[in-house]
Amino acid sequence: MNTSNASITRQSVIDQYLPAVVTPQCERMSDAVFAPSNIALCKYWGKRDAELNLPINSSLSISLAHLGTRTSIRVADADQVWLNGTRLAIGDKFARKVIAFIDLFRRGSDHRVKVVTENNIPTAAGLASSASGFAALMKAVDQFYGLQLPLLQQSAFARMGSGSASRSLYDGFVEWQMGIREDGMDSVAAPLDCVWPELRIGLVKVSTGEKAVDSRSGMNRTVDTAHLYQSWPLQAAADLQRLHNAINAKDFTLLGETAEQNSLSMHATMIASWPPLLYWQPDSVAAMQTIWQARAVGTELYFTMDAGPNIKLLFLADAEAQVRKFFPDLEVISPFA
Ligand code: 2P0
Repeated sequence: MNTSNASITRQSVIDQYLPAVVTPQCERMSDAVFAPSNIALCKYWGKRDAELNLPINSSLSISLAHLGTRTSIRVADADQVWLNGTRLAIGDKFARKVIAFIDLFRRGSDHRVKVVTENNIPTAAGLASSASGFAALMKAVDQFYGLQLPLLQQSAFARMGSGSASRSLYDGFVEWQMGIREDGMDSVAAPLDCVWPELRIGLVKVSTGEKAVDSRSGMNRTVDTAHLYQSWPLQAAADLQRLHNAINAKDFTLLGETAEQNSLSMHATMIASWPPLLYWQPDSVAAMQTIWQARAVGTELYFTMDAGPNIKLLFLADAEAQVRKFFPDLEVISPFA
């Protein structure tokens, strides 16, 4: 399914939009910029181009307000990446990805950088820290080099760092259009014009440990080995339309049902891969059963899951007390607060 055009690289795309030489704008540390994490209600699962992170389907997410990543960049004697107060080793996978991303923008200018990044969400626990991480890095790069790129271009470039980062440039509901261009410059995210103050997201933390198979490997394995994956683009397209209808009508039942079915459909394609890919742990399944029991006794409560064992609850403000009876330790986020 990967139809990559090998001649188009991330660098060749970015080169079209930047001056030949860029210069750091400030010797002192730039202001730290923030990008929120996001949770997809219609998931991004499968790439048509692995170099550019071009997706097989469009997706729709909700940003997590104050939960996300804060990043700053300054000139330094040697390239270095600091994550949550610790300087990462040169060979660290995350540090290499960050420096590779900076390299896309600094060609022609001989300087080293210190990147300082802080997550207030558990790293690599299925709470999409790479999304806010690369969105914040893109914003910091834009500020550090004084690029003043339009947000849609920043979304396209952040996507090259991590697909879901395209959606983390914005608050609220965000749609990432898959696009059709080979260079991906129409594969960008934009916010939806809708505010839903009563919407709540609950984080049920099953595990905050590093996961065995990262999303990138997981989606490639699914696309390459699961026959069931063929039905995924149809499911995603239908769900995207249903989510638009739900958001426009503020129909929470339709929103919750669609998000839950979309997530379970994505996981079905993973389970049908070879070797099988099952991110669920026993506590994940126990939480699902609690949610279904809550619904059976009249609590409007739905869930979504990403490439990890954690459960994200969807409910409205007036159900919060009821939901807390089932999940007493819940962390609740108000995306529109
Ligand atoms: C999503 N996920 O839409 C889906 C649902 C995980 C499951 O976007 O390879 O870290 O860097 O483009 O963005 C996580 O995938 O993957 C993700 P890459 P990314 O939120």
